[in-house]
Amino acid sequence: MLSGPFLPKNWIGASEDFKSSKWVLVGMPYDGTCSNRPGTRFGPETVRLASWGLEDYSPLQNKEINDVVFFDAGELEFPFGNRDKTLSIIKRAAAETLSLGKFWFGVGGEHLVTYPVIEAYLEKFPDIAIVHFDAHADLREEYLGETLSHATVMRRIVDKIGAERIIQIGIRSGTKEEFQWMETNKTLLDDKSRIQEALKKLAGRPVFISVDLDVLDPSIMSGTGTPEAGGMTFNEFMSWLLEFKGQNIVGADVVELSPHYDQSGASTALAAKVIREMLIFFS
Ligand SMILES: [Mn+2]
Repeated sequence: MLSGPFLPKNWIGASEDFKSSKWVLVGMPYDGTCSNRPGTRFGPETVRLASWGLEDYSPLQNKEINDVVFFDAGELEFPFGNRDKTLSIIKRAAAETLSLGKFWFGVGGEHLVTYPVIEAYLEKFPDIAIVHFDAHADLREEYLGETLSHATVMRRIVDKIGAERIIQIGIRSGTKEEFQWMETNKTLLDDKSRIQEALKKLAGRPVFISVDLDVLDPSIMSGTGTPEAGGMTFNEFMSWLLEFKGQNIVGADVVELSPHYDQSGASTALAAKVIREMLIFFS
């Protein structure tokens, strides 16, 4: 068992047996650097509850969530207000998961939670590549004077892995500099016709898929901190995701669900479905 601390709750389809589970679902209810609208700390527990409104079966992939053996570890508990301690708790849990031969599936929380996870991955998978779904580039050098924030997370990751090991999909918001950087470094994949070229970047590398739910359009995903018009439908997202079939996917996360901004619960149900489809895809 991971040392936690965790609350005892379970996702639909989760295995009771940690030992035989390949994937470990870990909630990271942290929103300490959210610059716009906070609330992602409520994401993991809300989406778990919503998971019980889903079917086990994915018609799209013709598989059941029971086909993937995953363990729901619950949520990590954080000392709110202390960003650095929070990040170190996440890193330790991710490192522990990897040392036990498991793969990490994180549920945010804001996007900064991906950073300590990638730090842990780099120790086990030094050649890891990232596939980054997001409305926002997250490539700022600093934001509001902070170098570690949900607006800088991909820049900090790129500092460690280099621009040649990241593919960005769905980005439609950022500074002029961020867009110039993506253009220069060819990290933005905005056209399916270039998928083969992008897959060459992955070239047998272990792959981590990080999904900021605001990649989806605010008309279907209003429950997020920084909604950005012009996003994907669920089916568009899935068709992009399925392009990565056959890749060596060793980790993933789904972040930035802020459930209380969508009182209908539709955003949370959508987030649960995204997680279900990803877990099934990895099986
Ligand atoms: Mn975003």
